[in-house]
Amino acid sequence: MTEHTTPTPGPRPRPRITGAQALIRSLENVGVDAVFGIPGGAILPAYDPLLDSKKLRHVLVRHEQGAGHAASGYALATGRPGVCMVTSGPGATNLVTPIADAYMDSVPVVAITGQVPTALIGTDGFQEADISGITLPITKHNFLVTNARDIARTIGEAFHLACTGRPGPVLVDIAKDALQAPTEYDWPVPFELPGYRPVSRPHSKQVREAARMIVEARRPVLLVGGGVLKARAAAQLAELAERTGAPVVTTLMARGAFPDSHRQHLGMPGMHGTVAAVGALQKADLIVALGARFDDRVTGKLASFAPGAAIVHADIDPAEISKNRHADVPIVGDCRDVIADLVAAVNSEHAAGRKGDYSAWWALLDNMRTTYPLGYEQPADGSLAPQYVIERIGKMAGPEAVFVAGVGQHQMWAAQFVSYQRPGTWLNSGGLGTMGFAVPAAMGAKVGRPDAQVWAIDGDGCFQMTNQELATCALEGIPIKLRARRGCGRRDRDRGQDRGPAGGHRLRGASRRDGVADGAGRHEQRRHPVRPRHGARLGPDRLTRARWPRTK
Ligand SMILES: Cc1ncc(C[n+]2csc(CCOP(=O)(O)OP(=O)(O)O)c2C)c(N)n1
Repeated sequence: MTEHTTPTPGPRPRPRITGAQALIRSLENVGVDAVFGIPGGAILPAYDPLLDSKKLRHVLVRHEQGAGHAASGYALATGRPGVCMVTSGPGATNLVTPIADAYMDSVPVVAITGQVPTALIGTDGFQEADISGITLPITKHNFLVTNARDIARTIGEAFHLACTGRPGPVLVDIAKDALQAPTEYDWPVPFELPGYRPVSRPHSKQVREAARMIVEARRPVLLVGGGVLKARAAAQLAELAERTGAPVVTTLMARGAFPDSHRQHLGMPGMHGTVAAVGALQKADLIVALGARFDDRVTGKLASFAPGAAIVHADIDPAEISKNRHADVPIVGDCRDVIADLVAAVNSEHAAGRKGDYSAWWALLDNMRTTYPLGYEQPADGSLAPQYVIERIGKMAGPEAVFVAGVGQHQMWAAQFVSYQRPGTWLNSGGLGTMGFAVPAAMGAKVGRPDAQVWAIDGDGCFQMTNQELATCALEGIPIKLRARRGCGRRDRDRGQDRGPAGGHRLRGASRRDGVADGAGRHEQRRHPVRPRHGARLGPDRLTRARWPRTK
């Protein structure tokens, strides 16, 4: 006789799944919808659940570098973190350039790499590379996961780190046996990030002081950097500019943060900037730097940069403040909060009858911009000037289109001659200056914003570095548009730019003519153990860590 008993209700059993399934489920839970990658031995277990997923699209790229730049393009165009996934060893090392690129430009990217099984780590196993060691100085943080039960929490932490504070790339290296092992799945999982508390709210005393300096200044300039875009603070910036009446300059990383058509916009500063923007900074008595880092391409020789200006410097990363130029008023905080608070503080100054008078300043600046407008020479042989081609494309594509550039002369022209009106419409590799960025980043941008027209403006040198991703675009149905310039960086060299040796040589068979091509859519170790996670020491924003001691 069989005895029937009613089971006593206990705690609900947690689902047991593999580490690989936990990885994919966690990516779904943080809201990822696209993963750029290439499979290989160590990451292979993740591919079955990835391809089964109804929420994640996998874009099979042609080279891991393409996966990394595509993740950046996706992130820059959407404001959401980009994700790439590759295998161990050479797959992972091929990600080094795009990870360094994302680090320099503060782009939220989560890079997932397969690692050899735990028992092989440190033995020079087949396709082993200490990718967390290699990427230590070029990631905001990185993790090595050797236990399936840590996967979900680590993915949650990685996305939190990539997107909060100063954004940046985070690498999660997962040993193959951890992907294969069974584990219980819990979501959400509490973070274990001791010491990670990025400051967001600015100090009100500093903000009030900045507002006082703005109304007392005679020649103020708002120097806007990429941090304003990262903080989604374009609306607040427009309000601040209009309330104060101060001129605005937008760095290469901030094109689109303030409409080019706005009367108060003087253009881009620096060695490729407009005369009015450079002149304004040089003659300013106050620079209010918002999410900008006084990059050498903006300042030139630091000692002679803006010699008469007092500096208000607002940035979410305290490490940026006074790094290159001393800040008289440092403000640490998220640019959106900082600018909103500045607007309120300026309003209070105005209410108290203190308002800046910049009429003489504007007379000088207006004279500069009418005397020295941006321009270019028309070729005497009747061919089209490349600047004209870029300008025309910009006008035809309209203000909603997204432009992605490679690195070189064409990048500067795309920054200068397309009129940017909205955030997220100009993507480029500003900090690292990575040739090969344009095509894969445009692909990523188009995946993230399928309704936008996405243009890659490239040079032929850059194009040859990653053009295989056009095949990815064609096979995956990602219709980007491409305009590649033939010219081999020569004009850049002629303009005395800091160039690599290839920049000065014309490649055999390349002509100097320009053309518009239709994009892909139509035809177009060391022998030492990898540092364990607890080797990390988390700093206030960018994470600082003691290096794990190397074994002989
Ligand atoms: C990966 C990489 N290698 C080398 C360089 C140095 N570099 C900067 S621009 C440039 C030439 C770019 O030529 P091209 O793509 O034809 O663009 P153009 O300047 O002609 O518009 C070189 C070699 C770089 N920025 N990135």
